[in-house]
Amino acid sequence: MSAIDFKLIKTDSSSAARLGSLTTPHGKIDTPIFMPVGTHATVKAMTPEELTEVGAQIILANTYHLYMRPGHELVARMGGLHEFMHWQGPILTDSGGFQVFSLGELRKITEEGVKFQSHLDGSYHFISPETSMEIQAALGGDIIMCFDECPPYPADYAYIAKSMEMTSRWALRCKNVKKRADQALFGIVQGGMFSDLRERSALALQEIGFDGYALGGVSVGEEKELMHEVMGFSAPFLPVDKPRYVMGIGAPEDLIEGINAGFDMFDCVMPTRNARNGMVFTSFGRLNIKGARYAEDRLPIDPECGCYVCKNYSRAYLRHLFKSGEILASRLNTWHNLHYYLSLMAGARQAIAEDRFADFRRDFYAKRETM
Ligand code: PRF
Ligand code: ZN
Repeated sequence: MSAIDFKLIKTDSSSAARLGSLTTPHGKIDTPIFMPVGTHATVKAMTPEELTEVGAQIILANTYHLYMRPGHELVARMGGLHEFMHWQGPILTDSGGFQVFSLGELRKITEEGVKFQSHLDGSYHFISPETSMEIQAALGGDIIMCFDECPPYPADYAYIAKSMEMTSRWALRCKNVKKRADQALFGIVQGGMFSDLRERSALALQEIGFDGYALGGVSVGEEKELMHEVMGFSAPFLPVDKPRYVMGIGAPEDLIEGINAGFDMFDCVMPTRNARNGMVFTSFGRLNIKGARYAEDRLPIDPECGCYVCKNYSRAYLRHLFKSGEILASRLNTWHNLHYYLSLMAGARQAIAEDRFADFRRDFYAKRETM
């Protein structure tokens, strides 16, 4: 028995886009879905109630960061992530693999696991498939991820092949030590930009058997077109009756391409991080609220957006807040950006339901060209 239940409701006739519904122990989510990133058990600048108001259905948290601070055992003693952070909806935790590999000089990879130094105080730590599963069990997310190696880009075929084989062995170790029946475990497909390695990885993971499958190792510095190509040739290697998740993407157009390729779940820091830097997304492209041209602009960020921010605040005021370093600037920009991402997903779902995703995708690009 799986902790989650995925129902494929409909597949678009003119693309590989899928409409689905995923039931988790903390509620049901509609797919395709975007998951706001709450690395430290908080989606920066937003309360859980506000997340619900902007349309968030599931959020992501990070094993590595929460293991370092405040510690997974403390989170467990406080009742697990849901209770600790007061978010009662579904939570997905990433395994720590990707975050540890981003440490560069500070880490050493072996078959056993990864030895690394804390980015906080330089202390030494070790995370393996087994410890990652233990940490994620303590955190208590609804969906947990296998511990994988996300190789750098570019890297040669031989290195990517060896790394991918190790990720498959690690995936088996994760599956073997998974403890909680109320958590779903996703496998992570690696294999770089190579179609044959992606296929081998996907087949090896299916042999083990997971509740869902993720595409890792994309958006690691490769060109956008190549990333879209990898999503396109990798999705067909995955089972149709399980959720498919692309990790760490992306810009709005990357989500549209991911959906078009047949993926169901996405996460990225872009809407939240960029908001805090003054960059906001609109249906006609991005704009930077810092710009002098908005100094006396009475329009909302996006005249077509129905969010709380666009209903109540002008670009001129938001620019003023940002220039003054006011924390409300971060809050309002984040609010709007998450609303934009989540309503883009809602629009995509509606389009798939009505079998017009190809038109939806065409309109998405056409509108941006009018900016
Ligand atoms: N593996 C894991 N988490 C990730 C990635 C990965 O490859 C990526 C790559 N885009 C983002 N987050 N475990
Ligand atoms: Zn808005």
